Amino acid sequence: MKSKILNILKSSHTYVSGEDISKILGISRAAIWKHINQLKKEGYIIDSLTKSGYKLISSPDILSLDEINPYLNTKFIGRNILYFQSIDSTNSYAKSLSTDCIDGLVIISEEQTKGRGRLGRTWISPKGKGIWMSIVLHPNLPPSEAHKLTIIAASSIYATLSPFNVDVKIKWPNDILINGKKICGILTEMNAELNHINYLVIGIGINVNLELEDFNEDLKQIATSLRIETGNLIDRKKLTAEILNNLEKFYIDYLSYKNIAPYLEIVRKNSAIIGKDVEIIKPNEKFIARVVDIDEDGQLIIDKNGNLEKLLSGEVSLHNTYK
Ligand code: BTX
Repeated sequence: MKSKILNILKSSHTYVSGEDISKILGISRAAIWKHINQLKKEGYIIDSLTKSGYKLISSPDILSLDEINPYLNTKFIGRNILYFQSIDSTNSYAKSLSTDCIDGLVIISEEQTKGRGRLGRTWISPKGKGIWMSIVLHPNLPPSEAHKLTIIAASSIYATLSPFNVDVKIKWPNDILINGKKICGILTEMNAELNHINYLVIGIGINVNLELEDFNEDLKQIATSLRIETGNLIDRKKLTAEILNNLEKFYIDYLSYKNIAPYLEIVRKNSAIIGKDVEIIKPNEKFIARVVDIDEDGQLIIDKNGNLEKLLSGEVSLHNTYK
């Protein structure tokens, strides 16, 4: 009901009377007043005049369904959004859902207190400055194909960020860099049986309006934000919708044709690491190798002392590739 009232206010440039809203929605004026107060608490500035009714003056910079919806053109991704002011981790929340959770459900939080990266690392997620979200999907794929959805996600983020006229690069398997610094990380996790994915969680963290002081000293060297790189405050709502729009387009295409090649091409063409020497960190060894290519399954091909080796995304971490 609150969303319906908001929609009425958004579609009118002038005051709408309580009586009109009450007629349209079939609820009492007291109920309308309660919802209006709730909207004000959420940060909507609504003017109310005794004789004229209510007028929406401005909407807050928040990532609720009401705010993202006008920019969404998806069929199912983002049509259901669970929106939090604060949460430990949107991926942890998504992973705790039951196996029949909604396909395309998106969990978004304004801040994460225990945002997670890969291999137990931390992802800093300050309030109201980034996009911290997890997308729940039910692809009919074996678990061995799950890593391809990280490639789909990275491609869709690349497609969303490149119109900003910045130097966007993809660092296999799960980072997006701008001007050599990390702006986005992807954490793909799954709830699966041996041969079947129950559901998959694509966690996306994007530094949108963070400023330098939002990063600790270590991160200042390796991380950046869209605001820092463009000099502009960025509209998080539009950006969130655009990522979901691109992600759905690529995801549906991939599932229809089971062809990862176009997305691998995006990752290869805009790779931050192909042709470079990187430090490879495995659980039990560390070494420097030259990155040669990414193969047709999305595995990294490296040249280790003249021998070609393939690496699966889950098992490695790459360092010293930023500069
Ligand atoms: P990763 O393991 O590749 O990157 C984690 C590393 O990145 C950290 O160790 C740190 O050096 C650096 N880092 C931490 N925070 C930031 C940041 N805000 N910007 C740039 N660099 C940073 C990458 O893992 C995957 C991250 C996924 C984050 C999303 S947010 C929504 C969802 N929920 C959740 O808990 N994680 C995902």
